[in-house]
Amino acid sequence: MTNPIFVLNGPNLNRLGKREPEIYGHTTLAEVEAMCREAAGDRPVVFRQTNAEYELVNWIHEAIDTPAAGIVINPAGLTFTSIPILDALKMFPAPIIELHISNIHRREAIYHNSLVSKVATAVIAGLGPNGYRHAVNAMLELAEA
Ligand code: DHK
Repeated sequence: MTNPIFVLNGPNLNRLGKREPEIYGHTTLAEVEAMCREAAGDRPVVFRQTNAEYELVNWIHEAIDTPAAGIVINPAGLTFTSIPILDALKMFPAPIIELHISNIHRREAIYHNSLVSKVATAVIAGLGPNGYRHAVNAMLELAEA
């Protein structure tokens, strides 16, 4: 059985393509999803976005129970504030790649301290929407099952 890669996206990422294109580009979330599925090849991808913290927590629990081969997560603004997401990710036994379209360390200070980085296997930030493709490719190498 080839366990799926979960690609989880947080608040406002449903607006990609229209949202601050000078920072996030013109690629839509649907185009990002297609990019992830192409990169994953035969490995199944569960791709979701929500503006609700509790849904991300529930999806991380789902990834634990599936089990997922790995989680690529862009928690967006929740990256810097959410203890529930951090606590949920601490329970996930497989690789976690934290993904940001922008280089959060070159932005305003509010974006500099990621809670998710405390449990992430790796962090990709600043490669634009293409970062998702790189994250999935990296996860294919990290995934064991
Ligand atoms: C996306 C967001 O929505 C911001 O809140 C983060 C992240 C940056 C990104 O670059 O993908 O700070």
